[in-house]
Amino acid sequence: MKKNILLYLSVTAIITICCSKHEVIPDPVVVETKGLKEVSPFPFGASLNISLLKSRVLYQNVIRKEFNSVTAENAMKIGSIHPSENTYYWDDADYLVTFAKSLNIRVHGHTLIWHNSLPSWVTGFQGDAAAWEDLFKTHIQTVVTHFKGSVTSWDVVNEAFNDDGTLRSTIWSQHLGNDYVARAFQYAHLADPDALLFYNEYGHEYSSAKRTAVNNMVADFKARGIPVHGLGLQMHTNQNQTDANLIEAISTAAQTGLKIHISELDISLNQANNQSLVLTDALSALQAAKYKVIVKTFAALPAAQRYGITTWNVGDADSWIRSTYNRPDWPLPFDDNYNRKPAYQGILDGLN
Ligand code: 9MR
Repeated sequence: MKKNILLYLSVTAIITICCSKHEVIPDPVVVETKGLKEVSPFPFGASLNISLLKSRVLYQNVIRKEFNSVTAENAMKIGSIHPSENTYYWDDADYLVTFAKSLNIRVHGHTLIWHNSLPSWVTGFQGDAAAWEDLFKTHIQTVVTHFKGSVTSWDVVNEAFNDDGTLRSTIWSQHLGNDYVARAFQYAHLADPDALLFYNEYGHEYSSAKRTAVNNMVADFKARGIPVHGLGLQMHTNQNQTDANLIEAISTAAQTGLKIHISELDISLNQANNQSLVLTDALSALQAAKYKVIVKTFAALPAAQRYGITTWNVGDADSWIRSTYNRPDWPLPFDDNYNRKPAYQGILDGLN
């Protein structure tokens, strides 16, 4: 509030100095546009990188202005938060929680169980079935308990299915059996009965087999009384994905009646890995159109099912896509300097 007043006063001062009394003085209010959190009827968020959050004022400012939900991009993964069997490293995740609390915004937890980002103490763990079960349960319950009351919701299990709809063979399925996904939800629920529990997955927009597998799992969980409250659709997609597929992904997930979280949204423009690609207006327009379709489809869901939309980090330079694929790409709604891109306008158009 104080900041707005200061901004208003300084803009007014500049206008007063610059404009003669015969000129029309523009309304200074237009200088301060709203953030996504103010124009969206559901929470709008981003995943955050903790070192950027600690060090970059521009990054902090855009988060403060735009978002009312945050996810740790990496800081709550087992490899980060549970680096050795008897050591938990809370500092980075706690930093995020404290930051979110200072803004009174939501924290979504990502992710309790995944086959990726595992520390070597887990990949090399020697133990019988009971010891594995204990490792699994202890990890889930220690992390959920630590953040009880601060983290509203969890991606309990991430990416348990293959694209063909079969259960992925992972260190977890191998040592715990195929029903480990259900037990992860039960353990998390026991640790924090108030937390909303999500199953998070990618590929709903290109694999009908995966969509079906996820919905079948939800039906099975409901029949057995396994606590599950939401589905996360990562939506790491690209400008060539068809609107029909994007719409199908969201509407099929919504048929479960669960809360839907577009949990890791980004729209790559360079799936071909073209090292000399440059960002053109035409590409930006295609991207904006895809952001619009996704947001518009999501916005049309029943309010109770709209858990929110989270982009996977904030500005193009922060995206995992550049570092992972080592290629030029511009997947996010903000550019390298946190200016709003046409993609941002696509989001606004989808909300209207
Ligand atoms: O963006 C994340 C990147 O920084 C990490 O190196 C990587 C491995 O932990 O995970 C990335 O995030 C992934 C997310 O946790 C799950 N869905 C796919 C995301 C992109 O790979």
